Amino acid sequence: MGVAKRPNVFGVTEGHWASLRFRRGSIPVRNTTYKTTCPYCGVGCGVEVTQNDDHTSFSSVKGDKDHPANFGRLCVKGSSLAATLGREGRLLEPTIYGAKATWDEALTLIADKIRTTIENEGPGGLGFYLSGQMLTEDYYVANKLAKGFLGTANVDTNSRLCMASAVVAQKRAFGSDTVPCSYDDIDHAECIIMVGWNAAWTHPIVYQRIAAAKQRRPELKVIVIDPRKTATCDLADLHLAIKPGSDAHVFNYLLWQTERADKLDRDYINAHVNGVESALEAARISSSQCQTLLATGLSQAQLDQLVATWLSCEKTLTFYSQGVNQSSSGVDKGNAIINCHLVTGRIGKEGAGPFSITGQPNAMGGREVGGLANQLAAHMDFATPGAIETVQRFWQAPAMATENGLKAVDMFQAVEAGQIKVLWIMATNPLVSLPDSHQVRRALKKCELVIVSDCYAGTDTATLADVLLPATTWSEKDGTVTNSERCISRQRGILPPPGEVRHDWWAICEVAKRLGFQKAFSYEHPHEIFVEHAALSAFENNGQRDFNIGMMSQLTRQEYDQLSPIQWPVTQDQPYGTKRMFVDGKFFTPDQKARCLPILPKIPFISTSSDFPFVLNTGRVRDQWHTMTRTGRAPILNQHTDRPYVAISPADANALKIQEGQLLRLKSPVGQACLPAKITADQTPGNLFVPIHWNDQNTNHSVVSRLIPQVVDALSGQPESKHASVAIEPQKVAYYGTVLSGDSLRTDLFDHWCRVGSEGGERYEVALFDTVSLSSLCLQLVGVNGRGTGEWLEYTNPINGDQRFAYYEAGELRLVAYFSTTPDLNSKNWVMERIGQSIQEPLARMGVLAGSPVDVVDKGDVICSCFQTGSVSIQDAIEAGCDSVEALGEALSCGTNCGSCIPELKRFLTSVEAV
Ligand SMILES: Nc1nc2c(c(=O)[nH]1)N[C@H]1C(S)=C(S)[C@@H](COP(=O)(O)OP(=O)(O)OC[C@H]3O[C@@H](n4cnc5c(=O)[nH]c(N)nc54)[C@H](O)[C@@H]3O)O[C@H]1N2
Ligand SMILES: Nc1nc2c(c(=O)[nH]1)N[C@H]1C(S)=C(S)[C@@H](COP(=O)(O)OP(=O)(O)OC[C@H]3O[C@@H](n4cnc5c(=O)[nH]c(N)nc54)[C@H](O)[C@@H]3O)O[C@H]1N2
Ligand code: SF4
Ligand SMILES: [Mo]
Repeated sequence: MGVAKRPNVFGVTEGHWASLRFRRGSIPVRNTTYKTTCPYCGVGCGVEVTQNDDHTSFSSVKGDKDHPANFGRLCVKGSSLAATLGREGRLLEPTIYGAKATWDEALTLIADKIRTTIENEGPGGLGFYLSGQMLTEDYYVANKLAKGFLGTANVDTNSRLCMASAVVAQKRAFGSDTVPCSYDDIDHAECIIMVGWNAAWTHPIVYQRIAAAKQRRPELKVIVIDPRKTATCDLADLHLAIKPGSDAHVFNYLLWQTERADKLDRDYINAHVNGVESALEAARISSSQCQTLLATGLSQAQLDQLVATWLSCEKTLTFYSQGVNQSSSGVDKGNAIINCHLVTGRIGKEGAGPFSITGQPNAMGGREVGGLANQLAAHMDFATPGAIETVQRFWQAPAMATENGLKAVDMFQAVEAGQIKVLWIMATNPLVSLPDSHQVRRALKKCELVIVSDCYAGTDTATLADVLLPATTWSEKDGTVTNSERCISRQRGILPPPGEVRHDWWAICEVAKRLGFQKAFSYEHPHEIFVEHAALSAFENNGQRDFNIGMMSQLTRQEYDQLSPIQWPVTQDQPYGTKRMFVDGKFFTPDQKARCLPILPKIPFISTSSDFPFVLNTGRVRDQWHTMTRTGRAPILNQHTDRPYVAISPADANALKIQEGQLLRLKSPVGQACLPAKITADQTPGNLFVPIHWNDQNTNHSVVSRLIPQVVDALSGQPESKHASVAIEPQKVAYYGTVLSGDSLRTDLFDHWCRVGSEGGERYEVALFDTVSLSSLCLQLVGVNGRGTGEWLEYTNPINGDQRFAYYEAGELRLVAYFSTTPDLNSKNWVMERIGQSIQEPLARMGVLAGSPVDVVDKGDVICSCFQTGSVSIQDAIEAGCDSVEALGEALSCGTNCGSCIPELKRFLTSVEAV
């Protein structure tokens, strides 16, 4: 493939050079600054880190002002990255059946088992379960090994739980998995619709860009479609709290009304879109006779406002995320949204388009290499005529897979059925994140060889691994990621990997070599993998495939190391990358026309019933990332939401006589969980919400996936994680307790517990279901740490029976326990800060037992993580006259750094006003 010498596209900065010098081992650079990319969400923010003199840690982590995704801003997760990098809990060496092993032993065992499985069962006996948190280079070699050299397409990924429906919707409409838009469109849009997307918490930097646009241009209309009132609604001119699962009704109605108002763009349709008539017909059928009102629960006035805004704003950008994708009809919902944009020609134009926002930092990169079971490679499918041969020729592959493999849920069912004997899980924690965790557990127990590659030891999934492989993590890994707007950025390997930790791509290639594929897997640096991947994207492409970064196949190692962010495609015609797709109205279908799809809205697969009367919705909180293996380590990130909960409407709480903080038992047809109630008017009656993050390592009975059945979209295989049906029962509790300790405590003494990592120790929120002697329980708690010879102070409230215990050793406070028959909602921050301190004064010791100081005011729950501003301080400031976010920022600094807490500050302002 000939590629002309290109202009100087890939800019060089100081930081990039420094990183190069360090890695080549020449003059060590002191306190050097490097540019890299945040490893969390699909916003893909550029990060600038400064190394400490010892080269093993960072002295600062800041936003990269030059990165087009964030222009220097970071949310609190990004700015707290340094706090997650400690060695504690890292997986530092391979293990086989729990015993330390060398890499050679582990890799040889894996290769031998793969070989014998292929001999005995065929390649279908193998499964790879990968992740949108792997780098493109890791993903590429895993996909190449499985699909080209082992002969199986049983390669799936956690992106199946995340983006699979959006992928299929885009492919059906555009003939390719293409996100047409850029973040830049936000600055040009007249209307922004956010569907099933809690951007304020999940993509904070994009949200802040929208907020800034709205502040600059208050006429910008913002519409949020979400059954819950989320922090994102803070910006909304219109919040449509639809009935769960009814999005396709909303967009079909919009389509129908667009036709009725004679606002279809006939010229665009004639030139560029097929299938419009049948889509309109389906929309008419599903929208007539008040069906939309009934199905969505919206009022006519709300629908009228939506339609009027849509019709008056040519430049409308519709973001959609998991509220759309995680559904048994998620693909149809995606197409219902895309239909509206196609018939109005609102795509491929500045400020307009359907924008499927990506969740993980490299879900897009995974799709680019073809890392899903129903993809082949480089945006080619098994069904694409000639594609298998093209890829075979390029890879010189001896054993091409020829048909789709098993998608995530099917793959785990095949493992349980004994069909898959070897399962390699990399960079994902399926025991927490896949639906029906009991099934996942059964599958992993049944599997002959479970290999888990992770950066951390002791994750839920790792507890069931036969072979554990220690992987590099952010700051050590080296390669590329692609964000939501198709922007490829470098994650740079800056810190040296500790112990026996190795890159994921290296482990895969070593197994490949042991299977005899030395030549095809003899890479020495991710650069070699990347340029091969880039070359494949252009190989026999002839303009038929959207994903083409052929120009980048000529990058030298130095240019790769210095790579600045660039949006694909990167071709001879677009050497500087491509901001917007479909500008010419040409799509990747055989006749180059886009397709409208006839959508007949479906209700969620499982309806509520008298046995399971509540709809269970699940999702994210602001400061935690997925299963908390990384964010759970940073005390600062444990403050905003310190434990799992079930959010319930005041009406339902009243009807069931539920109090705030009371433990509730949730039962679904597949499992149970036990969670404290959070009563909030953000929930509509009949609907519950539980966060996804907590796992068996930091709490018990709280993994929400245990309640979700394995219901998937038939087209995409994506689970319906946003809609299960459950029953609620109050849990009988004898004592609720909070235990603060300098040491880790045994948790088996509690019926219910949640550990909250804090600065200076750990806090346990616990419950005992039956009456026990609390003083002997406390003795057991300290006894286990080899202590117990110190001094106990005890207090029992004669009126309500509350019992409190404080334990001192040589005058130093080691443990405090508060027990009560009802949930105690008071903040214990003040006492937590005193753990480990010497406290002698009787008054101060009384304060400890009281849970609050005698002479100082507790600042309350932390709302602004960056400046540690508490709820009490915020309330006081408002009462003292601060009447805006800006005034609060001036008085307390809160909200002035990453801005993630601004929606909550606004809520404080309105709630205090209302009082
Ligand atoms: N803080 C944080 N940020 C993250 C992540 C994280 O773990 N933590 N994870 C990242 C990843 S991988 C992903 S995929 C993204 C996900 O980003 P989001 O999609 O924003 O996250 P969720 O909270 O899962 O779900 C979004 C919303 O869908 C709503 N919803 C539920 N049912 C329906 C429905 O029927 N219709 C509509 N319209 N809405 C509905 C929920 O109430 C919820 O508010 O976040 C990314 N960013
Ligand atoms: N009920 C419900 N379930 C859901 C969702 C929901 O909204 N509701 N959301 C779904 C979605 S969108 C997603 S994306 C998934 C996320 O679910 P998971 O992918 O299971 O969540 P993570 O905690 O991100 O798991 C990543 C694991 O990889 C490790 N890791 C991190 N970086 C690396 C690396 O470079 N190499 C290796 N080898 N390991 C690494 C981490 O320590 C961690 O153990 O959850 C899904 N499950
Ligand atoms: S928005 Fe936050 S989590 Fe997402 S990439 Fe940017 S800094 Fe990282
Ligand atoms: Mo995701």
